[in-house]
Amino acid sequence: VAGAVAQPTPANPPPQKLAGRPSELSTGEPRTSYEDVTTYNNFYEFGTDKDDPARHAHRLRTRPWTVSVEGAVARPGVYDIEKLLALAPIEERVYRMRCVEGWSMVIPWLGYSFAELIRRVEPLGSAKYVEFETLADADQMPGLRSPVLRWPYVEGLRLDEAMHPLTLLCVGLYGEVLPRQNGAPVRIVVPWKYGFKSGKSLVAIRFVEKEPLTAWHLAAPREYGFYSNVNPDVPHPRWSQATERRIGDGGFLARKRKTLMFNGYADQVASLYAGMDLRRHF
Ligand SMILES: Nc1nc2c(c(=O)[nH]1)N[C@H]1C(S)=C(S)[C@@H](COP(=O)(O)O)O[C@H]1N2
Ligand SMILES: [Mo]
Repeated sequence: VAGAVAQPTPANPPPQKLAGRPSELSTGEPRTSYEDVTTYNNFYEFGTDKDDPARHAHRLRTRPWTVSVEGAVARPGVYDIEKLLALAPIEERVYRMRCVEGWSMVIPWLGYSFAELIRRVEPLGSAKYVEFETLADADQMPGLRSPVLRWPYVEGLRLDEAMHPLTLLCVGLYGEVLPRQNGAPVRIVVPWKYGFKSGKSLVAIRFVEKEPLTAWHLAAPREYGFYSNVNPDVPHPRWSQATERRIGDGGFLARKRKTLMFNGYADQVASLYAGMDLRRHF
């Protein structure tokens, strides 16, 4: 049931509550159930099956935790997670999320606009992109044994994309601190891009001059470009991007939904790409 209180599974500690004020940026669409949001995951550091993260992420130690803010900023520094949590008021942002594999969810995230952090660290003029790096610790993350991706998991955004109010520094979901399988204790969420742009369990945020080389691009450059905006007109060699299956819609027999340009956020973000050929910059 959507909105149901989380039941602790044997593997995972009981959830901790976290409040967030409602946001104008939220969609009113029905939410994907807590159960689906926390058991159908991609987090390859814990394995490549959809249930691997929920089964193995209990091994992740989320305290103490720091995020290093580095590169072309006037105020670099190592942020303790508690300081990050207190940096700006927490909002509930209900976003549509679309995985490149062809499924989608509606998730009530908790966090604040990443721009809040960007403003405080004062990017220099040379900062054109932001690189996000996930923890890579083989003791906690059994998936690192597999060379399916180059570790650590790295993702990136152009600075103006990172500054966009929709881009969320995410610390929770469904009224609780972020479950480990969803990227505890802090991740990024970029709702108009394919899910893999939303890096989990971040340990470093780097302001850089050049377009970052991302983990998925390195693994399969023909399949994953830097931008990875949700775009029904740009096919992927293995999965259709024209339609999607909303998790919870009734399994594989359910009618598929049409995938929307920029995942339905075109009014807010299309101007970021004015004049760009999105087939070339996919
Ligand atoms: N570090 C890391 N971040 C990651 C991934 C991953 O494997 N490792 N998978 C990505 C993909 S493909 C998706 S669809 C989303 C899934 O987020 P969710 O499990 O919270 O829904 O996380 C993204 N972030
Ligand atoms: Mo994904």
